[in-house]
Amino acid sequence: MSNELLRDTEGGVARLTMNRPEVLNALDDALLVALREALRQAAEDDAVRAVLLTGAGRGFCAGADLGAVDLSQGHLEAGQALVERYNPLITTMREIPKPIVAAVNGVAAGAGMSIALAADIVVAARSATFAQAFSRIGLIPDAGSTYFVPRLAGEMRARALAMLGERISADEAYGIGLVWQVFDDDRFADEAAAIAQRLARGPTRAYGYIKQALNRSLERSLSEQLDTEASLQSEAGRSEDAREGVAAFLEKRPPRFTGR
Ligand code: LHQ
Repeated sequence: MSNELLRDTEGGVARLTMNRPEVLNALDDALLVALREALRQAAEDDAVRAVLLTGAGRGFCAGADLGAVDLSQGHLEAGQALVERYNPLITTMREIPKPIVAAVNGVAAGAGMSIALAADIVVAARSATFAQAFSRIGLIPDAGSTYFVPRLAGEMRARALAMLGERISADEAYGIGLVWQVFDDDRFADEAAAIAQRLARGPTRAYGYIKQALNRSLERSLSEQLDTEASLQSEAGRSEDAREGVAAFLEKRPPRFTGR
């Protein structure tokens, strides 16, 4: 297993820690492959009910490892890397039926910001920063950023962030809807873990259906979305957790969800 990605599972949470701190966890092939593989395994493993994605050291992820890009042909072959590595990772993050919390501990730049935004819930340490750094090196936002940023923050902010490439603080990211919550640095790790642990004790199948319902909701009409909800709710209603949730409500006690 690659040392570039640290993995441990505890209490139903698979914690994935990008571990190239000397380059702020910039992404090389090995790390991209390990990330996708770990997510697939998390999806398969019944003991895993939530994923917590974070970075070692002072960065979350500085995007593509610029030290590893191949310029020998006289140009940057970025499209191929996207098709082969980045896009499948982003798709996997969206499609695995388990919730992913991105715990943005430090800078999230370029494709590192895209990866954070592909998570279901993004939380950040107060000292973390975000940058659509791409245009600073003559590229365009990729790995989903042109999809996620306008949807989360709005069109004008997406254009300005993409073109100016400025670094914004965690509080600014929170203010424009890119982040769910910001925690003071000394509490951040515990608070992020607590959110993941709470999700790991939740109705896992419902979370998977929530992902499906929301992944494409902004592209669908109301009537299509109503149909989607009816069909997914019908599945959710058949889960053991829905039976338990309703029974617990009626019995005035906390539910004991098992993820089934
Ligand atoms: C890095 C990186 C990095 C290597 C910091 N690579 N070493 C592109 C191409 C191909 C295929 C697909 O997709 C893409 C998409 C992309 O992601 S393009 C965007 C790539 N990322 C960037 O352009 C960000 C580059 N990094 C920065 O602008 C700064 O490092 C940030 C703003 C992230 C952090 O700044 P500082 O906090 O001042 O840290 P630093 O710059 O001193 O970095 C610390 C070390 O990490 C440093 O190494 P050194 O040996 O000098 O200590 C950097 O060279 C290294 N590093 N990012 N992406």
